[in-house]
Amino acid sequence: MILIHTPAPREVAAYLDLFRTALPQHVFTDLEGLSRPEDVEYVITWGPPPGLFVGMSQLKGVFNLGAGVDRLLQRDDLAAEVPIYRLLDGGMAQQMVEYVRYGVLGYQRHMDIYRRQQTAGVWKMLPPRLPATVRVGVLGLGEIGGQVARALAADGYRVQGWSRSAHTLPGILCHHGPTGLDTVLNESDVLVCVLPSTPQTRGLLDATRLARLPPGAMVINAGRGDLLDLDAVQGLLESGQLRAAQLDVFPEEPLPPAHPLWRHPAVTITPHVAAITLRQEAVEQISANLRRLAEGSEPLGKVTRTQGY
Ligand code: NDP
Ligand code: OXD
Repeated sequence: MILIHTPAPREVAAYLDLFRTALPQHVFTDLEGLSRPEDVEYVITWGPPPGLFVGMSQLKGVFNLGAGVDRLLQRDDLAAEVPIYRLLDGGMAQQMVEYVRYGVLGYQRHMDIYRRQQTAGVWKMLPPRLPATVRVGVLGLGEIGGQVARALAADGYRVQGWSRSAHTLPGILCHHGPTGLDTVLNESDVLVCVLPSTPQTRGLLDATRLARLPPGAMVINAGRGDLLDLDAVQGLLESGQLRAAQLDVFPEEPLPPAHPLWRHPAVTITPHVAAITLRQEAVEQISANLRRLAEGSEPLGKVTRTQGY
């Protein structure tokens, strides 16, 4: 039996229909229809509530309806030997490219400054800036970050990338490991974070590292909220070291209404929508993986627990 669970019952109903059509040989259920947790072999889920996996003694795998698995890896009701599979792109990379492009293009064309000038009724032309003069650092060169870096390089920006292991991407200066990060920070007019939240990356973008960015830089965070120190961002915005921030993910979501960044004129806040899971793509990818399992082969997108992503 395969349990489908997300926080939205209507979404679960839609997934049940799609999976039942795609894989009629399997039995799918929602939580309401589940009487014996010990019958569950696989769980397809996003944001499972605490205790969901309790009693699932036959559990053989969990399919995450998203790319980031940080919260799945921090639970105490999911045995370490149960494999977790995540979505690989599934249409999210293109959405992320658009989200990041919006910020980088706005920075290059001074749109944030013009917005503030408009509020103040100021008519003042700024010197044009060409893409080749804007240095962009992309942290995370995986399924999503790799496509972001490639798209920005194709747009003509000067792109550097950073990852855990070494990468070679045409037109992109790639760095890796702890020493590579400082170079990217020192030389990024726009810093784009598309990293996963892991024990190594949590708190990575702290006040000291952010202060390395050139004066007037912009930060875009669409990875996870716990990677970036929001107080440091606020302080650097106040001092003018940072010009702008575009933030999609937060340590606490929703960002509490009283948080000062909501009202900061240099900050764009979006509600964790940079790249949302596309239902049809997710069903296709997970169904293909369930077929692989039935044939005795290894599914794609297996999370390496020791690396945290
Ligand atoms: P991947 O696992 O494919 O890529 C992760 C990248 O981060 C890899 O390049 C990896 O390096 C790098 N990385 C991991 N740990 C470190 C480290 N310690 N130091 C340097 N680099 C590191 O993930 P995806 O691209 O699919 O997704 C990335 C993240 O984006 C997700 O985990 C999620 O948090 C976030 N996300 C946010 C969304 C949103 O709407 N805001 C939507 C979808 C995803 P290496 O290549 O060497 O392995
Ligand atoms: C994801 C996300 O990780 O939506 O898929 O953040």
